[in-house]
Amino acid sequence: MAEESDLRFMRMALELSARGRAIAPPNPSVGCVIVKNGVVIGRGYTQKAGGHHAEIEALQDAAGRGADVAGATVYVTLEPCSHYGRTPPCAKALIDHRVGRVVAAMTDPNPLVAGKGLAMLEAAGIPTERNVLQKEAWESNRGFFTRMTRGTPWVKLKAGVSIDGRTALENGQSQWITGEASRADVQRLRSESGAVLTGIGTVLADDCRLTARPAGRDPSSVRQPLRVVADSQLRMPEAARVIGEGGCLVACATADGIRAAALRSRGAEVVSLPGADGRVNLRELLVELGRREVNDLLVEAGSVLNAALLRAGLVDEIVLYVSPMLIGRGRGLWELGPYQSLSQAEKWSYHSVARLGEDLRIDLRKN
Ligand code: AOF
Ligand code: ZN
Repeated sequence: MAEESDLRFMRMALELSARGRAIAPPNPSVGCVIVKNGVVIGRGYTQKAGGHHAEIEALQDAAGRGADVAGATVYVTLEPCSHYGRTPPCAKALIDHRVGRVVAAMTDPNPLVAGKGLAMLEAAGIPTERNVLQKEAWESNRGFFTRMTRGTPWVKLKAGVSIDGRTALENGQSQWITGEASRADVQRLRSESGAVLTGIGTVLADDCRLTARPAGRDPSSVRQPLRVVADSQLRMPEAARVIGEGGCLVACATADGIRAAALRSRGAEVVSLPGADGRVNLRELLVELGRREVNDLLVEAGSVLNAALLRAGLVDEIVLYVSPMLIGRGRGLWELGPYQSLSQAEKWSYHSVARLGEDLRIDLRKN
């Protein structure tokens, strides 16, 4: 059992890690706190890929304050890296600075690291501890960890619904069911996701951009998610607004070279991933996104694509923004069933429930 003070400083490091969430991908967003004689002397979190890791930021923060890190305890939400990647190994930097002890919330499942960072520290005579707030640390970078262990991104299906479970009126009107706070939260989710997936139906109906426009951030500093459109027959218009900054990947199930060339000429990428049913092979699409280092995939789609993903068991998390509005007959979240018995129903559990302005945000996980 970890000491109370270890837990306290690790919580601080976890809070810091949240700040890197929109900039760090495809890297995990890590937080680091350096403590000497019970006082925090350095803090840091992962910068954008190719920039400093959390430990280096924290070491520099301490140096900037004129603090000596020799003998200090380093709290880090992920094992310090041991490899030369886009940046040199953090374990080596910590050894060079002669820190006294390293506490890691969890080991790094990246096969390039996988325990070697902590082993390097131990070999240099620096005591280490691991698995302090491990569960929380796993949550904080679940996308990166699933990509490392499963090869595919963490899939989060998001929808805004009325309390009667509708996403739009029968005539398609859906602006706006949820309130401003919910919509702002969706912008945050997009900015933290490596990619956003939708279906061609949604693109044709809404001509959506699916870009991240988080409040209070300079738009030029926002890393745009890759927009992914499942479009079996390549019905996507060349002028679709979803083609744009951040890139657009159109996944189809046809070999129509003319349509593909037209979309490519507008800057979209087109890949053909035909499945047995003549539609896009969604499992293969996730593998393709994993290859492109997408940690977190946000699904913002209509009932057809939502159902296809759910039926294939490809959804890890459902985020519902529920508005206290009764809109009567309208469009549903997904077309599932009809089941003959409730025993066939999919069982999910509430992971968290929060009030967001007028709405509820319900986060569900697969049982
Ligand atoms: C750390 N601290 O803050 C993060 C780590 O290509 P690089 O050099 O940026 O290395 C990326 C890998 O380093 C990434 O895949 C993950 O295993 C680890 N991330 N490690 O020591 C950090 N973000
Ligand atoms: Zn590192």
